[in-house]
Amino acid sequence: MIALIFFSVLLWGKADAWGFKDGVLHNSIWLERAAGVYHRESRTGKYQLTYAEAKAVCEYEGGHLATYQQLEAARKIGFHVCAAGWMAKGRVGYPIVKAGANCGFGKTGIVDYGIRLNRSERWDAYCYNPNGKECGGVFTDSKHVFKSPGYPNEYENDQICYWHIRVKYGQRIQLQFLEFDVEDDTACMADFLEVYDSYDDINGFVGRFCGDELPDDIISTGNVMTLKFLTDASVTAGGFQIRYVTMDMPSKSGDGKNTTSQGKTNFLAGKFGIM
Ligand SMILES: *[C@@H]1O[C@H](CO)[C@@H](O)[C@H](O)[C@H]1NC(C)=O
Ligand SMILES: *[C@@H]1O[C@H](CO)[C@@H](O)[C@H](O)[C@H]1NC(C)=O
Ligand SMILES: [Ca+2]
Repeated sequence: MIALIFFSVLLWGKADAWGFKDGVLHNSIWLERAAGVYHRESRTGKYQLTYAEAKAVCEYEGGHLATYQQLEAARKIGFHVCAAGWMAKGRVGYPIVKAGANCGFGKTGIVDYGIRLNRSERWDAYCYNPNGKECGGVFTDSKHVFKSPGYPNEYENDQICYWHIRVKYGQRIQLQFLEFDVEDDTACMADFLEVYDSYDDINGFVGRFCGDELPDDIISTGNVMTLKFLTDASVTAGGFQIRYVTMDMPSKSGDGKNTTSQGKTNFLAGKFGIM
């Protein structure tokens, strides 16, 4: 228990790998996928998932908990996260690429807490999703059009894609939906596109969209935005094309604080619980 507290304290002071580079905010440690592996926090924050919950989160997203070998393969191509998460078989650890004083005890490699006897401990999760690894992306251009995987063909089952948009500091992002056709379902539980006014898929939830009505434009409050597309195991549809353009922030005294969305149908204000 003392060891656990010790680890927790060390991890709590995790290196925020966030910063500005070339006028663009670089962060999003949990979105940088590598070799099909990604890091997942609970929606309620860091270190909140039991083993069973971590497993369910990955499975809900079409994958499963990553094995140690999969996490190591991802680490070898640059996957670095300073937060311990469940892996397959009840193992806990995290991948360190760059040695740092605040994270990983100054070492590189998988920081391995071993197989946990107590599966009720709460950590994050490392998921592996071989199906989703070809989709999504990180965009920093001032404008771009992106599409659901395979577009103009229908998207496939069991996909999870993240698009992360980071433009120059001081600019905002305007999303314009050009085409939109996602399996319709009353609460958009089957397939959906979620939009977040933030650098992750935890904060700044704007809306969850499905069906074939074009959502209205969405304007970010800051210079980052995240989109997440998730499809379940059956029924596909045409997919989508979305353009984003950048807008300069209104001058100081403007109303530049709120995300604008007039989404009517398919727009749900509030969070959905996937733990
Ligand atoms: C297992 O871990 C949980 C969460 O840390 C704790 O509440 C519980 O007492 C632990 N159980 C045992 C048997 O150590
Ligand atoms: C921002 O919010 C204020 C009040 O909260 C509102 O008057 C204003 O119209 C909103 N601006 C936009 C662009 O939605
Ligand atoms: Ca579906």
